[in-house]
Amino acid sequence: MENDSKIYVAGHRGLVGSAIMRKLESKGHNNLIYRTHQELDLTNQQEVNDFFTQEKPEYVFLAAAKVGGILANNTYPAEFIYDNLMIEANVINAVHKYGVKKFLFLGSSCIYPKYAPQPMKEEYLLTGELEPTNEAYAIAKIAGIRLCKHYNQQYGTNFISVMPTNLYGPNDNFDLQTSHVLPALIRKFHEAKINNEPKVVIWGTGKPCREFLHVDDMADACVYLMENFDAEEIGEFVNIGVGKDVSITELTEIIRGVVGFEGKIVYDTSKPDGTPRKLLDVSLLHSLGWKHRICLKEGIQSTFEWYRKHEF
Ligand code: GFB
Repeated sequence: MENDSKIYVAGHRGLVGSAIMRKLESKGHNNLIYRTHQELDLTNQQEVNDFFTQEKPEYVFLAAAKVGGILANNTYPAEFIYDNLMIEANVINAVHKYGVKKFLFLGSSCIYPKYAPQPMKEEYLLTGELEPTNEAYAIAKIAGIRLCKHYNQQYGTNFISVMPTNLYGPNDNFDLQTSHVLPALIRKFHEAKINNEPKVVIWGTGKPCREFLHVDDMADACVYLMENFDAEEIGEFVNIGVGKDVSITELTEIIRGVVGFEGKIVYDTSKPDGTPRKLLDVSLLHSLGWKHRICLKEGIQSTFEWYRKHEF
């Protein structure tokens, strides 16, 4: 990618898309294009085709998706499968049809079976049943991976797929009903502290384990892979993570410490735990020469500072 290459970042206002924009800008890319949801509905095939005809991007990052935490996934499975399938099918087909040089598709670690051996290697895809709370989202993301694979196979396109672990950082969603656990806990502890509340409620048992990657590391990995590798060198897709996980209880203690909340923690076991563990095997990623830099505590600290500045 040259500095003046035309690069389209789909989802530029979201957690991942905004981090990819920051990364590309910091590397001197000066021909970035983007559209808000109001300007371009990616679930509408005609609008997507018109956009590609008009703009003719050379490189595309697909970071636009319908996303959310365990409760949102479980409550709105129809939107999670429909919106994501439509976005992927429209964009991937347009990327091929309008001759984009290279394309990056973002999946998710929830594509793996609920009880996959840990850590999860890329080859475990489609070897068992999915976790029910996010099956709709996972099926859509698996379809995206296979769209890339089959377009590469049939048309010789250069579509790279990456599977990130749970991400967090600036521009995350802090809405308590729809967010992921890490931003939810930052908000819960902060609000409990400033309102002098005696307790904070954590969903589930606290026993599930999750791996967390700061979104600036994620963006760095995406740009690194786009700059240095073709799809055939990577294989069907590559996991992006840190190779280490923590239990929700351990995460709770880190966030409680960073925020400085001293009250009680209560577990609401009427809420689902989801997958017991989803730790990625990152040996392929490491063999490609990339490793994360931001440690969890440092990342939580900076995300908390960002949240306080942008408090909603
Ligand atoms: O981050 P999270 O919503 O999603 O939840 P998943 C992770 C764990 O944290 C679950 C617990 O065991 C939750 O029960 N948890 C505790 C909380 N307190 C809270 C809270 O206040 N809010 C939230 N949200 N969780 C998502 C998938 O799964 O992961 C998506 O639904 C996607 O499809 C994403 O793959 C990365 O890690 O369980």
